[in-house]
Amino acid sequence: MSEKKLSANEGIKTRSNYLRGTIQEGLADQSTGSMSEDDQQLLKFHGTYQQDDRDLRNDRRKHRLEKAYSFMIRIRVPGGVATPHQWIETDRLATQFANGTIKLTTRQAFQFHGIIKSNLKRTIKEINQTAMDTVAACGDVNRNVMCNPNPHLSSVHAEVLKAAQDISTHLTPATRAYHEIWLDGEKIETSETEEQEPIYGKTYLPRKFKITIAVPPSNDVDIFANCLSFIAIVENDKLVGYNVAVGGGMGSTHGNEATYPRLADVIGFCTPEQIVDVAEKVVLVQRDFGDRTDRKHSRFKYTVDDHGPEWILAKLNEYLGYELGPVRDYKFTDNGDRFGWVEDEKGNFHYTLFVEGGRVLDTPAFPMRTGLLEIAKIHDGDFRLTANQNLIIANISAKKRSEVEALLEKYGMHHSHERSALRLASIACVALPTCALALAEAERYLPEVVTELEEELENAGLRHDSITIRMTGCPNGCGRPFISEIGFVGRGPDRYNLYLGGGHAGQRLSKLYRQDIHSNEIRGLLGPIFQRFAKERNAGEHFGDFVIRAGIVAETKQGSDFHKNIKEEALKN
Ligand code: SRM
Ligand code: SF4
Repeated sequence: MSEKKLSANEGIKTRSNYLRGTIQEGLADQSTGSMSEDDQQLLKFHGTYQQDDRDLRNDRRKHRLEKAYSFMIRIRVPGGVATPHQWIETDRLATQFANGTIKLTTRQAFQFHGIIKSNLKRTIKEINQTAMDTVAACGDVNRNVMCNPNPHLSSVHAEVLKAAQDISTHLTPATRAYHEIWLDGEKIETSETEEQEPIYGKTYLPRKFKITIAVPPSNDVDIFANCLSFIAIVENDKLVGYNVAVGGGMGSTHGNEATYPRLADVIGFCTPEQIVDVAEKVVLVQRDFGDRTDRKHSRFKYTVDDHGPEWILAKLNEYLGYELGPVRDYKFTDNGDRFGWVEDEKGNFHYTLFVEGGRVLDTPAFPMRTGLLEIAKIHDGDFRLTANQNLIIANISAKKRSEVEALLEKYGMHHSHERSALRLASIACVALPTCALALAEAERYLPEVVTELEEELENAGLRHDSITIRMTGCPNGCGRPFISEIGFVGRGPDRYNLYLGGGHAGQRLSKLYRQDIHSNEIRGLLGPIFQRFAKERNAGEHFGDFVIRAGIVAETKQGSDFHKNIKEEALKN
């Protein structure tokens, strides 16, 4: 595609013998808690990242000690569905090998933090014994495939969950390296011709790739932030197919205008039978045309922008050997979760629990982790992880409901859905102390900010208004802050960019309102805007729409206009 030099990671992948590298040798080396630079890149494909505890860095430097290295492990949970047994085992592993907490991520996955190198293999092996895995949870491949976590609502949701799982299976790397390294699988001597990755090839994708499926009117998986999305089209209670959306993504870098968040373009329609094929062919287009020279420009959103969505559609049709149909109408109303109890038509019950920052842990005042473990022990349904970092205790039979309810009460979780609408609509990425890229706090700090803003909202009489609020420790955007109505993006210790005006259904990017503010300015900046919102809003108007209409932030052009009208129309009632 270009004569520019390939990025270093391309060489690492090429030399890795299908993701083996020297990981086994590195794990055996007890002289250090870390792995070699190249193997750190390869480990991502196996679902784990080397990190160090940033809270301890200075102290350890002073004492001339190696950094406090440990590993984060990400467990894939396609569609976010886990059994009670898997929950119990996840809880056990969190205590035995990790830091005693479970992180529910913004992509419906579990994460452990704080696993030391000597426990890494055993932890991954035991995760696999629970019929979950970590392969391709990270790395330049397709990641955990998301879908709305409410399959109980109709049979359509069940079909969609199955489609998400089928795509996930189909796009899982074929290399035996994972089995050899972590599961003591038989070692296969490979050459390029002996072991093939039929979809990815030996250099995999130029960069990570993300897929999701949504069933309107809920956009709780934020389809416009994904590389590839499918929007279920339901007619007369039957799933007739999916609109196909390409080229969404959030990541950017402060001061680098060539990087930016981008909303996906809706380019066509496919039938339910075609969905796996379409997913594969979009991945192939990115494999063949994505930029492998500059990792800051290698996400699929840039491939879509560089060539244009029309070109992507034409290339996709060529790869498919048939044409996608015309885009069908759809409408999203919001991208949040529905909290509390709900009963479905079969008489089963579901409770959506608010998990602040997605962190399941015990505190003396609030032993949530123990409570959920006790529930898992008697639960006869399943657990659903949401893309908003919350948890649905799902498919509780009528005979178990009172037992679950009693446990929710015993462990102080029964009021979780009565928190303020602002808190319930909050997301915070991990950030400090584990994330190597964090410039500022997020998960540990957003709860405090929300408490302050709750007071301002209370003063304005807006306690019950759902306003999406998201904070990330850097502009990589792991909490999708660029599509929330209020977004904080870390710049440095205690400093953030403040974004306003994202769409309440995640259908519009937010705009930069104030750059590089100190955290102690947040309340003073937002309080007066809440007051104006309370007084000047139109009936039913969302905060994000209001700040644009009121001229508080300008509506600026971002991303492509292709099918922009459809995105805007999607919200109109
Ligand atoms: Fe993310 C990198 C955490 C969802 C965009 N992300 C990271 C790393 C692995 C840091 C690193 O590379 O060293 C973070 C690990 C922190 C830690 O200590 O655990 C991290 N990302 C997360 C999670 C755990 C945030 C959370 O609190 O829930 C989410 C895990 C999702 C999962 O289960 O797979 C998470 N990351 C996202 C999302 C949201 C989404 O996918 O819907 C995004 C924005 C969407 C997108 O991809 O554009 C996102 N993460 C990034 C990026 C920016 C990529 C880019 O295009 O430039 C990075 C940095 C990178 O890849 O170089 C990153
Ligand atoms: Fe880390 Fe930045 Fe992602 Fe937050 S947004 S988890 S700080 S990479």
